Amino acid sequence: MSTVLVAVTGWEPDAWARQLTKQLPGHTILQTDIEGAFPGSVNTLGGVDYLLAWKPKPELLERLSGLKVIFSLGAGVDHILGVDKLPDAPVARIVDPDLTARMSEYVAWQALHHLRLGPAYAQLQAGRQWEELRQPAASEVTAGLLGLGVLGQDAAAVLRRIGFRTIGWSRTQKQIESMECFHGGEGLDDFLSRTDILVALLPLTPATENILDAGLIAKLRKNGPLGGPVLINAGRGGSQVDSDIADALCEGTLAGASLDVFSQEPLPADSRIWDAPNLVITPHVAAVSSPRALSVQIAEQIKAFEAGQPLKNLVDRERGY
Ligand code: NDP
Ligand code: OXD
Repeated sequence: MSTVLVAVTGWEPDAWARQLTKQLPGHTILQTDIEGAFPGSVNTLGGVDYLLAWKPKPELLERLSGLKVIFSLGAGVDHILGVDKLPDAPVARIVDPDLTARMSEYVAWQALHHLRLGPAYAQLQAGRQWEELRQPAASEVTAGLLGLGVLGQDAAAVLRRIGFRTIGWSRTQKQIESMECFHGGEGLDDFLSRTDILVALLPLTPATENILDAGLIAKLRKNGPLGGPVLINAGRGGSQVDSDIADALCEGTLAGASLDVFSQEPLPADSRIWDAPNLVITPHVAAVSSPRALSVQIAEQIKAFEAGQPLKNLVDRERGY
């Protein structure tokens, strides 16, 4: 029977270990503590077959000499691929209806918040003012999905169901029913010039690092029905330049924003972006990984792999996602 190590930093390891023990009876399940440190003898780590990781400690990875597969406990893999001396094992990521549904809920929640003038009504309520504001219909508003992967495509479908027009941008060319798709550097400016609500669901790679900057914000549609463009980022914080977004909100270049992710997490209490107007900040919770839902999938992957079947949801290390 194989040995599985749950190595998580900042997440509750017990919940994962409990679920895995149920799903993989007879396997040895080891776990780090909540800080990502391994409390047992590090000599046992050479016998680990499968690593289930969220922001694993690099010093731990170096000791996993017998590793067969690395499973990311999230959809993103930058927290693994960024590690120096990553063991030479295949990396699989999460693609799961539970996680996808959670992300689409978040995107719909934030898109509706800005469409229905949530920030303006909150201000009126704080001043005890009863005032009706003109609000456009969703069908007048174009949501532009930056990233048309598993999460981007599902969020687009949910937004269309609500009534938004949707367009999308990806690295490679796509044909998706009911939405116009743009791709590559050559398609970006056209895409941005038609976007009222930009929804970023990109992985963090060298090509997407700091992509959400002042230059990109300036290219979004200016005279749209929301009085200015809105930015929603639930991909990775490393894709955004916080100071440019704070400036754009203060100057009104952006009418609003919702940010779930930051390059430094937790976002430091003294960051000036906390005070930017018309901004919703959430602490990287757009689509949390549920141990109950996701352990089933990972256990199935392990069983299939041990039966000689191919792994699903493999990551291309070169591409970075
Ligand atoms: P996918 O790998 O399925 O999709 C990624 C999309 O991004 C693809 O459409 C891809 O293009 C596009 N892309 C990548 N690089 C570029 C580039 N340089 N230029 C243009 N497009 C690019 O990922 P998911 O949809 O499953 O997840 C997206 C990200 O969401 C994750 O990587 C993670 O960082 C983040 N996430 C955040 C969570 C949260 O709670 N905040 C929860 C879960 C995920 P192409 O289709 O051409 O390959
Ligand atoms: C993920 C995340 O990548 O939660 O799944 O950020």
